[in-house]
Amino acid sequence: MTQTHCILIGAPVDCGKRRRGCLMGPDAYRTAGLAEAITALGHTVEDLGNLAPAAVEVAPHANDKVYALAENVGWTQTLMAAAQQAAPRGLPIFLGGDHALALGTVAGMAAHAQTTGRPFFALWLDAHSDIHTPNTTDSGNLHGTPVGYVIGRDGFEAFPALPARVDPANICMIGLRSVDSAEHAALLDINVDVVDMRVIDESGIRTPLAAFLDRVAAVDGMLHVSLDVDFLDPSVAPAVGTTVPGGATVREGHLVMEMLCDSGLVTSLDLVELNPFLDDRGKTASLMVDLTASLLGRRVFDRPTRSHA
Ligand code: 4U7
Ligand code: MN
Ligand code: MN
Ligand code: MN
Repeated sequence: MTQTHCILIGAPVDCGKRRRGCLMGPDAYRTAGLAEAITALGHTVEDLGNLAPAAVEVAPHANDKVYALAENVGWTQTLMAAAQQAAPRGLPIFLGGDHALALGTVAGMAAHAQTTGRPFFALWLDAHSDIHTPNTTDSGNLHGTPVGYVIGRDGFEAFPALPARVDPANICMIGLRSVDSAEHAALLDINVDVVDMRVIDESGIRTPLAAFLDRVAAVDGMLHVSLDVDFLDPSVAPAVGTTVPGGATVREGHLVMEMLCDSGLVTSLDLVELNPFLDDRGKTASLMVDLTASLLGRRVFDRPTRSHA
C-alpha cells in the first residue's frame, strides 16, 4: 500500500466502565512493538504520547447509575479536538483505553470529514453494539454508548454538541453477540448495518464486509474503524473485561484487516478495550499489533493482484 503517515495518539481512557486497567493499553501497544511493526512496512510513525482529559464540571445525570460522567465528557472534548487536529496530517491511530474514547474520536473524525466534503462511515468491530445512551444504560458504563452519541440520540446533553452527526446508515457493526434489549429496540428502529455472529457463520465474514466497503467506495467515503478487543474470541484475546464467547477467529480478524487495506478507504483507527492487567504474556496486545500491521499492508504472501470483487 502507499506510504502512510501514522499518528499514534495514546488515550488511556479508563472511566468508561468500573473495572480498571485499560489505562495501561497505550503502553502495552508500544511495548508490543506497534511503531516498529508500522515502520517495517515502509510507513512513517509519529507518537504524540498520552493525552489527558479536559477538566470539566457537569451536573449529575438523571440516571444515577451513570459512572464517571465528568471524566467521560472531558475525554470526549480532548479526543474530539485531537482527532480534528491529527486527521489532516495523516492516519490517526487512537491507542485505548476503553471504548468510551470513541465518543470523542468518532465525533472528531466525522467533524473532519464534514470539512472535506466526503461522506463519513464507521466500521464497528465488536461483540457489542454500544448504542446505549446515558438514559438507557443499565450498567451505567459509558463505554457502551459511543454509537448512541455519534448518531445523535437523546441523553448526551452533558457532552459537547456534535459538529457532524453520523448517519446510522453509514455504520456497519460486525461481530455482534451481546445486545441488550434497549439496544435491540434502537437497532430495529434505525438503519444500522448489523452483521452478527450468525451472519458470519452462515455467509462468512468476507461477503458482508465487501458489500459495506463497496458502499463506502461508491461515494469516496472516509472510513473510521473502531476495533474492540472483544470482537475477537476470548480464547485468542483474553485481555478484555467484557469477554463474550463465540467471537471472531484470528484469521477472520486478519481477513477483515487485509480487505480494509486493499480497499484503501480507512482514514482512522481506534484500538480499544485492551486491559493489559488481564493479558496472558502479552498475547492480546501482540495480536492487536499484528492486526494493525495487516491493515497497513503486512501480507502472508504477496500476489501481484488480488481482487475481492
Ligand atoms: B464495549 C453492556 F450490559 N451492553 O451496556 C453495557 F452487556 O465497549 C456491555 O463494547 C457494554 O466493551 C460493552 O454495559 C461495551 C452490557
Ligand atoms: Mn465490546
Ligand atoms: Mn465496544
Ligand atoms: Mn468491552
